[in-house]
Amino acid sequence: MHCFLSKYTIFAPKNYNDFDMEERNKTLGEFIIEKQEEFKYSSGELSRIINSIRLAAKVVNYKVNKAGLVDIIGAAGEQNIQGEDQQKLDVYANEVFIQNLINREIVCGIASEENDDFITVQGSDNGHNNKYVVLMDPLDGSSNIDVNVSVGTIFSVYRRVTPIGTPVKSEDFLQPGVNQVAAGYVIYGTSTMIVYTTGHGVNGFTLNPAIGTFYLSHPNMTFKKDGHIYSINEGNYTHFPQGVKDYIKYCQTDEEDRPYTSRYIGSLVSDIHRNMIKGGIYIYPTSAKAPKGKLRLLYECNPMAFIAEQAGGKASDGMNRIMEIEPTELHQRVPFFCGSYNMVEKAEEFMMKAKLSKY
Ligand code: P6P
Repeated sequence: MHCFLSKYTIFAPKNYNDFDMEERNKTLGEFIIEKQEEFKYSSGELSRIINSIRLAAKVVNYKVNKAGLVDIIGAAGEQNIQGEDQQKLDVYANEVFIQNLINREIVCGIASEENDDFITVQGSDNGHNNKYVVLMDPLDGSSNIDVNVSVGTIFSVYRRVTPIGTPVKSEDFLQPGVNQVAAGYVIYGTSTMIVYTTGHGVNGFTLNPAIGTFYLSHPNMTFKKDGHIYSINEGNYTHFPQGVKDYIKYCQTDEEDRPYTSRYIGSLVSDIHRNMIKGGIYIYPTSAKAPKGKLRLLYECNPMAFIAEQAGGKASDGMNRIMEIEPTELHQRVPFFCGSYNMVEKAEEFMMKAKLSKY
């Protein structure tokens, strides 16, 4: 009997839902190709950067998930049972992302939380003909790995501002966040996701580890204008600025839609990812321990701010829009208020009120 197959013939696997998800949701690769024309003046390099991050994320994901087997792989800095030197995972993640970007000859420079200075990347022709730089925190919150809490990679992409063909300079990296052409994060959690923007909204892709493919699982992610979750390390309360103390008390007051819920994982990517899905605000203010704040402007705050604004949220240092701050140092720190638009605005009101009350 002739067997007639068409693209409409569906081979229902054991678990139809799995097949349904894969059939229904395009892959990250398909999405990148489909959105190619949205990348301003891109000759495909930007797509290749996202693809490179996708591959590196899968490699790091495998290692992060294995990290719990300390007896097998040995704690960081020791030898594992195979006698191999066990690298700290953030050092490992740093090398994986850097190598992936260099091997593909798609960037002219890289800056990382793990490297004191930026890296100049030469092509195989010893040229400097690529036009993008990438800044990243390769494994943010890595101290949480020992207690099996989600961690993340954060990345930010700019076009270089110095002449193509010359070695990159610091000004290629010290650009305000409004110049970003792409930004995103990988969250290594109960599932591994890549969430990113190129200035046309925010989309989330979930890894199917069985086949190593990211599928579009969260199209057009948006921050609710209002939320009921506030994320801050209240252990530092006594050292917070008065405006932050006043905002925390506002969140805790039993009136209107309050008290809010306090949720703080201690992993920036996880806290902001949850708040983007449920609505909420993340605050890392100045304190005695962190007089300029703890988070880094260039490869933590700016990329998360780009994501937040593209998702309809807001990101400031408590007074000023994060993405308009003119950077002066590669690893500079800033206070960070990020999340649902109206919650960030309310926190800024308390900061301004406290500032004016001093005069
Ligand atoms: P604290 C992790 O070290 C990190 O950079 C962010 O991911 C996290 O939100 C914050 O610091 C936690 O800092 O001082 O509250 O432990």
